[in-house]
Amino acid sequence: MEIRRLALLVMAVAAAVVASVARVAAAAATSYTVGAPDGLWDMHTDYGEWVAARTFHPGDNITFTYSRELHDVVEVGKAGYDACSNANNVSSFRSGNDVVTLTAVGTRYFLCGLTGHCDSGMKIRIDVVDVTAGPTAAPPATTSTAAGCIVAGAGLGALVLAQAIVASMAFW
Ligand SMILES: [Cu+2]
Repeated sequence: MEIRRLALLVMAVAAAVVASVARVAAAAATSYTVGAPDGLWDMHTDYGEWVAARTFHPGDNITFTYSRELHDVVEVGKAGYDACSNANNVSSFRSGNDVVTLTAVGTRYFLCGLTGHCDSGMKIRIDVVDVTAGPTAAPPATTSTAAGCIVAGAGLGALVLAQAIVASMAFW
């Protein structure tokens, strides 16, 4: 029974390691659908509120989902955002399912270019902050992805081994 107890302990530790590494990996890049789950890219969603509830990091991406007959997406600078003007747009999209990768730290501004929509609140400001900043701070930067993979691999190996031991003891 000693071995069985040890095996269970090893299995629990291994599972915890795998879970924590998976969480770090997941934090590395997150995909967001703008406005979801309560809204989308539309005239009803409060984007200030939506943004405030989330933290965006480099590598994350945001998807604007909407009917292309009703809206579009224009990336603008701060002046354009403040004035609801797409005169000097950075880029524009109109597929109805536009994925934008937040490549670097900084602020990105988007609005709907259809007349009156931005003035009705259809604009969003995304602050992209460093991974070490914000409430969901990741572990120190010294933990490289490669090290994480090795740890995850070792954890998974131990988990499989421990499960095999426990399974074999079921026949005792
Ligand atoms: Cu619109």
